[in-house]
Amino acid sequence: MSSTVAPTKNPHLLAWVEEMAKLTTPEKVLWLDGSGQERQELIAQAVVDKVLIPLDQKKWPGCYYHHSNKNDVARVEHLTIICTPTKEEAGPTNTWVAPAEMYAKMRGLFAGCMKGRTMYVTPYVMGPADSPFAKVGIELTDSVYVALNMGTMTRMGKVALDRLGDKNDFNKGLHAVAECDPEKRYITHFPQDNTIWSVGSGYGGNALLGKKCLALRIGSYLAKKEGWLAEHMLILEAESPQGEISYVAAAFPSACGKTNFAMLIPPKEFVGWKIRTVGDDIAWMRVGPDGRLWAVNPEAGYFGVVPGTNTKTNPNAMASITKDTFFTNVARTVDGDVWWEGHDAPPPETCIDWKGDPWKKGSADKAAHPNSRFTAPMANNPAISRFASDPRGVPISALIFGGRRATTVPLVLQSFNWTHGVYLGATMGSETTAAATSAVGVVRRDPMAMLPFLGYDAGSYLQHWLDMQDRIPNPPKIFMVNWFRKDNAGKFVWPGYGDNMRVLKWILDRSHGRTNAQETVLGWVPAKGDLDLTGLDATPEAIEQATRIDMGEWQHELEDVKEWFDKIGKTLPVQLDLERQLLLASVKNARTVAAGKK
Ligand code: GTP
Ligand code: SPV
Ligand code: MN
Repeated sequence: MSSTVAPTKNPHLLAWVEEMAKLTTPEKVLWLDGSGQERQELIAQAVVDKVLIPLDQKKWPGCYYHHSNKNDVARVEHLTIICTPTKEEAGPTNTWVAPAEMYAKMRGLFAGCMKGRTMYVTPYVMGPADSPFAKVGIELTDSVYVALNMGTMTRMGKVALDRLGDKNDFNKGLHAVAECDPEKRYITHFPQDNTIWSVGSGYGGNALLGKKCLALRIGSYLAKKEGWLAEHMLILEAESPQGEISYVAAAFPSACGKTNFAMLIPPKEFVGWKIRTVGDDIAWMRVGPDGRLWAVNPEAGYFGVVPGTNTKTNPNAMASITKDTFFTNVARTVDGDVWWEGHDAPPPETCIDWKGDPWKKGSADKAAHPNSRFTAPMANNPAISRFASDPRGVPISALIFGGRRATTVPLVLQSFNWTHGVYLGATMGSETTAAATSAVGVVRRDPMAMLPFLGYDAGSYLQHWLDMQDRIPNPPKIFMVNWFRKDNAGKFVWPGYGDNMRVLKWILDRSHGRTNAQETVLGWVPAKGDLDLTGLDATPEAIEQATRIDMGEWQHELEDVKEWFDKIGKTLPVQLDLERQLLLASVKNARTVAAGKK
């Protein structure tokens, strides 16, 4: 049960909470213990306060609806700030402000901002509580929605205080939606102080501080220091018909298919194959005693993209959201149902759109926001791996990088070696999506899908990836995939979703050293007949388009990467530009040879 009396004697924690309360002057400080009863009470209060709208509890037991502020529906990358002691440490891809200056500015914004309101003290653990990987954070927030979502997304409450004990080793997170004013919105990180201050947004990655702020930005900073990897990766378990179990981790940028891949259901021709989910967004990976790379999912829930989710594309996600789920910014009906673009059901005649306005079938506007989300406990997933909360994590056989590219990048490519694999991740391009504010559909370089989540300098991060080779005696193989190639009419050529199993099977076979591949100048690809396409609903032309390597496109790609490398600047590892030059020379040579044959 929540309590205004602190359920801890930890002097560091007590002093810090007192200091933050003095700054923000809440009427009440409420410590959360994470119990089921407490959750019910917080939900009841949130309903009274109109923060949550109950859905039809017969159809949607334990499910609630939340409209975020219209101006606050996605991550704000331009307002996300890394306050390392020097600008060089934050690097050229991050917005940097000197710590003293940012603290002063943030103090001004936080001063008195919780007046008349409650400050929820939300202790949480990222990672299974009994895992050596686990990290404790405390989020102080003025938002009951954030506190409740943290309850789903993390191991929240007493478990965290127990793990922390009397230590000072916790992430200090201060969050306030305050006036939700875009002009007074900043998501700031002080890695050297293990501190996150976020103000002016109540949305997802801006406000649930355990997720992108701690598990990735602060996490990546710690990982570099301590010799491990904190990555924007799903983790999936694949069991073959013979009972062989393997794990892969895959980095796709925001809204580029991680949740879907992690919950994949194989096509019916893949008799006996089972895919289970370990994690859908974040992986913390360390070298295990056996020399392999072991991964844990630091989260306890899914904060997933809703539009496009249906019983054909992602049945496990549909099952995961049938109970105890928060829906944010989808469309709702007056009788307590929900709908979104890409739902199985046809649009309702009328509904209330994500903005809270009346919406009619056939309207040109979307009813659900393209970045509308569900928050569901991972225990709801019928295909959860029994190792999802294993304190040791799971051993990774393959790492996969994949962007959203209408052209150039083939369906699948295996790197020649670790350095080439790091090159593929480092130069990954992807079209931007609705997961962040700003233009959608623009190709940008997104190294390891971490561009918005790096807690330090990009070049040093890539150096850290190269350095990991020496630390991993038994490394995973590295692959690049692209589910999003389009034809001239703008239609996806690869069916995707469950059919991605066909690519995954090749990746697993390659990782275990048992299938063929064709060497190209860009990497290894499946030779004709290597991909199992039995029963696939796609024309041979579509497959050819999905897997094509066009040397002209690649010459352009490799030349274009130069600009990205120039941006990274002097900390770019020299191997990566040599790799680029080698590939470019090979591609040019291949074009000359091909021209000579004509
Ligand atoms: P974040 O939670 O933002 O990190 O996103 P994510 O990487 O988990 O992406 P998610 O799986 O939610 O997918 C995002 C969008 O891509 C959804 O609209 C999906 O329907 C769509 N999508 C996922 N997989 C595929 C695929 O294989 N092919 C196609 N065409 N679309 C896909
Ligand atoms: C992403 O944008 O990559 C997400 C959603 O997973 S958020 O939690 O908002 O970062
Ligand atoms: Mn994500």
